[in-house]
Order: sequence, then C-alpha cells, then structure tokens
Amino acid sequence: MKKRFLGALLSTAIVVTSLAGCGSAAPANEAPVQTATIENEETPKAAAPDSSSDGKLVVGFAQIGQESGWRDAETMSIQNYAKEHADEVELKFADAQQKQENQIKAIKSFIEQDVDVIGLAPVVETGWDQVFAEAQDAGIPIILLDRTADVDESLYATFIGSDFIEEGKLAAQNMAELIGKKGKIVELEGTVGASAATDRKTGFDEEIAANYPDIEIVASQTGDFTRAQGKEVMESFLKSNPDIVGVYAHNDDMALGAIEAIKEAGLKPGEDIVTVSVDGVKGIFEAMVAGEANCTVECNPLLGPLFFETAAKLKKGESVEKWVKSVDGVFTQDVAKDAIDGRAY
Ligand code: GZL
Repeated sequence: MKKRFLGALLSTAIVVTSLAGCGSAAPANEAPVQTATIENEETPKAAAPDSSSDGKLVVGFAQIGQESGWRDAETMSIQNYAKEHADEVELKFADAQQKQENQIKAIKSFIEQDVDVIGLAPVVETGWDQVFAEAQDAGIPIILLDRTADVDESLYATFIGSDFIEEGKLAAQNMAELIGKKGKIVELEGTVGASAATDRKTGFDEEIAANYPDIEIVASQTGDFTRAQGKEVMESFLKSNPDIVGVYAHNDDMALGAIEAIKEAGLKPGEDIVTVSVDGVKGIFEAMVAGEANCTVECNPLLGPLFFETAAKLKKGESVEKWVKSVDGVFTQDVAKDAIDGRAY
C-alpha cells in the first residue's frame, strides 16, 4: 500500500469540497475543486488507537447529486461520520449534479490526490471501465455504494447496497394486494440506466407478469427519481389513462410528485389511485399518515458508518464481501402512524 507523507498532526481536518464555503458539497465540474478544512481547536491528539501506522484513512467520495430526500440522507450519513471521526478519517467529497462525467472527473482527481479508497454511487451502470482501471493501476480500491456498475468484478472491491430486484418484487406483491389483484396501473421509473431503476423495474414487472394476469401496466416512463418530474409524468399518465387504479414509483420522491398530480386532477391519492414506492423517506410516511399514500419498500440510505468501516478494512488489506446487502423493510399505511416517529431519515 502506498506510503503517505504524514502531515503535521496539528489539526484534525475534515476536507469537504465546497466552493461556496458553506459546507455544501460543490459540483465536481468546478475544477480545480477547492476544499474547506475544518480545524479542530483541540491540542494535537495521539493517533487514535485503531488508526493505521500511516495516519488517517483518506477517502474520496463521488456522490451523484441531490436528486431526492433519500440521496440527501445518504450524503448526511457519510459527511456526519467523517465529522464525528475527524481524527481517523479525511473525506474528500464531490457532488456530481447527476452527471457521469463529473463523477469520472472526481475519481480522476481522487487518484491524483492519492487517496486510500474511492467511494462512488454510480449514476448509471455503464461507462466506468477505463476510470476504474486507472484507479486499480494506482492501487486504490473502489467501493460502490447504493448502485452497481456494469464492470468486471475485479475492478471494484465491493458493492454496499440493496437488492433492487427484490424491492421491485415486494412492491408488486403489495400493489396487487392493494388493488385486489386487478386493474390498470402506471409506473414511474428512476434515472434511465441506473441499476436501482433497471432492477426495480425488472423485479416489479416480472412479478406482475408471472402472478397477476388481471393487472395491466398501461404506461411506464422515467421521472429521473425527482419529485418534479414524477409529478409531470403522472399528469400526462392521468390525461391518457383516466381509469388507472394504482401507481408504482421507483422512489418516494416521484410518488410524492404523483400524489400532487392526482390531487390536482380532482382525485384522491391513496383511495382512487393507490401508491406503492421505494425508499422509506419521512415524506412518504407523512403522506401515508394523511391517507394519501399506501406503501413504501424501505431502502436504507444510512450507509456512512458501514462505508467507512469497509474502507478501513480495505486500507488494512483485509478482504471484504463482494456484495454487502442492506436489509430492507416494507411499511404500509396501517403501521405508518406508529412507525413515523422512529424513522431516522
Ligand atoms: C437506491 C438509490 C436511489 C434511491 C433514490 O439505492 O440509488 O437513488 O431509491 C435515489 O431516491 O435517487
């Protein structure tokens, strides 16, 4: 493993990419990305007992963006962990604003900075081979977080995230129960080419086709995982399909946009048209408590601790599982009121 110059331990620093200096993550396409260092006023500490001999764990993370409440929760989980463990980790964080070229630029920058580990939530599955090979040649392992990439397994150390096909299957089973296993439904897809969208569609559509012959998916279109586009697409669905009884959205944010569209069309979300979505964010629990949404399949975004613990193992040369699977629950309207106060995101 690379030798690292041991900088003075006069301060503990959290390095967060920020052009505005407000601590918010800056888009990676504003190269050269400046960094804000948060000094710790305390006197120099002895190295933390479990920090390795060559100093702090230095991690570069190329985040997709801020497209959904789920994404924001994941970002907070990562940044909060770095803040709380500033004496052991240094985080270089890039916000790619949902552009793959910005994520690739950020990864190249992390390689130039010679970080110990690179983390990435790939906005889409393809187009990563070359930059992953560059990281491998530099001896820097890659952790895929919350979305997978379509590359040879040898090019990344591990994927930490959910089973999206299973999520889609669970959504289909709950949708079928909610509409009495018959009727016309529509589907709001996530970002085109994203593994979370592709696999949630596969899991849902295949389950419906295999087990519910009286349910018809009459329209399916991307809303790019955003609330605004989810609303826009649902408006068009309602115009061309006035008799639908359900909407399946690949994330809660698009479902919340669809709920707005349903109400503006003079219909009752959660009753005239049932909603099933994925993520488990606070907003969908509020909608379920209000009777306007029916079911969410949880997808845990609080992956910061597991991410850094895995990165620390890789830095020490320890082997890790190729897929560290998140455990997800399902929440329906009847349990939402009791569950909402206990939700962490
Ligand atoms: C899932 C994650 C998805 C969320 C969306 O692991 O990649 O991206 O379901 C987010 O809310 O935009």
